[in-house]
Amino acid sequence: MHNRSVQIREWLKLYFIMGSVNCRLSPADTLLQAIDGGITLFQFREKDPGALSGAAAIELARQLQGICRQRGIPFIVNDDIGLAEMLDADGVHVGQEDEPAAAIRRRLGTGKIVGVSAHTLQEAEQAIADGADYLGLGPVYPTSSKADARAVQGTQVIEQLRRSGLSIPLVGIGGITADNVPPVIRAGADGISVISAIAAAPDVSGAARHLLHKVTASSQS
Ligand code: 3NM
Repeated sequence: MHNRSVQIREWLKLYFIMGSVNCRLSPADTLLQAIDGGITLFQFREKDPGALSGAAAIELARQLQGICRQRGIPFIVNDDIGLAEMLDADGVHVGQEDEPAAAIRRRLGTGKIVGVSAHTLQEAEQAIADGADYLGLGPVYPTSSKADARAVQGTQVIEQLRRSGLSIPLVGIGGITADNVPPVIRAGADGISVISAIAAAPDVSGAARHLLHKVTASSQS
């Protein structure tokens, strides 16, 4: 269990989330360049207006999973537990509106990664009790990548969680860019999760490389 959380903390350093609507290049090229830049974990999130559905979404998921497998990057599916099962994905990430993490854990077994979005200390405690491997806390900063994002909360929930002694691996999410990484890590996050700072960057691999450097430098300071 200890090694598992050490490994998950490593994977959370630069957690890239993406779907076809977020990309400037093709999804495959975006992912390949992001991996070249050093992302440590990938989440397939095919959501929001304009997203693919049905067979086209599954085909894209398979293509991106293939790239992740080839390059040794774990592949997480957003929300869709059935898709994660069908693809034998490495894990799932769910929000508060989805199936409770305890039920998902029962469905997928202990071998898979289960991540949960939490916005309060209470939601974090519940997710931990339910067997979540890691938490995503946000939005830390304003974001335009999630239509139904909650109110911006800064780093205060991350700080509160760490102050209360919760050691679960966690990432900050929402509006994170190279310029605002340090407060997120200093608040106690193990890493950052981003969509647009990588997917919409003019130089995808360069953006990922710069973000990873910021995370590493902030962890050491
Ligand atoms: N979840 P960007 S914010 C997918 O607050 C997602 O839980 C959030 O995109 C949350 O890095 C968000 O472009 C969007 O701001 C993150």
